[in-house]
Amino acid sequence: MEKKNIEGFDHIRYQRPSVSKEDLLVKSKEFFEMMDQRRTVREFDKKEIPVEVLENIIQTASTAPSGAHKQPWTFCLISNPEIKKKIRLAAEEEEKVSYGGRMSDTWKDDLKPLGTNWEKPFLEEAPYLIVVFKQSYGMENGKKVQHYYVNESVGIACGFLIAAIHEAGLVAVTHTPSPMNFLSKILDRPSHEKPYLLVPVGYPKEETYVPNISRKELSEVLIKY
Ligand code: IYR
Repeated sequence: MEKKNIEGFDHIRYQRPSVSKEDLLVKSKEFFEMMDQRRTVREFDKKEIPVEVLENIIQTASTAPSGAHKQPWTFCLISNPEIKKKIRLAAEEEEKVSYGGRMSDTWKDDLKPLGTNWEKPFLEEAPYLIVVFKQSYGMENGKKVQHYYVNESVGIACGFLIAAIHEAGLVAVTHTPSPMNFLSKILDRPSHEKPYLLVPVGYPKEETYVPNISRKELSEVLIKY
């Protein structure tokens, strides 16, 4: 292995296969077209999925870049029906309050095209729930470890997670019941970990419908200088 020493620390040579201009165009277009097929799905088939698939997906998420490479995240993977039921009941309690008045009328109007409401059957129907926790600091051998850019790092890891779920052929919904402290209790997580995102994962139900909405054009999101 080719190495370099920089201020007392080993650096190893990193190489990627060189890609021609033509292949750059083909590969980037193909990846976009694959990702553009992703849709948020709230209706799951109960079909079983080997746990190794979820392990691979979570390992992919954990390859995300993070502040000072601290990887300030914990992924809880839930398939136990009793825990899923507890999560559903607690989430629905919060959502009832949210839809019942905590959310503004504008917010509720904005959600109308998505057809969401306080009921969250997918929290029991999806074969797996992934609950992502952000770690405000780490704990190693009883000692606090400082973490940096925690929100950014965990957000990027969630992006990788969602892409990995889609690439594997599964679907998910990024669910953020609010507040979601109940997840710390049910999953018995320590106080330096805060729930960040709840992601039910599975196969889509055989006949699934999603909102007829489209994405912004490139010209609406890109400014070239
Ligand atoms: N958390 C609620 C409401 C909700 C909010 C947004 I912003 C969405 O994009 C979708 C839903 C729920 O899950 O129903």
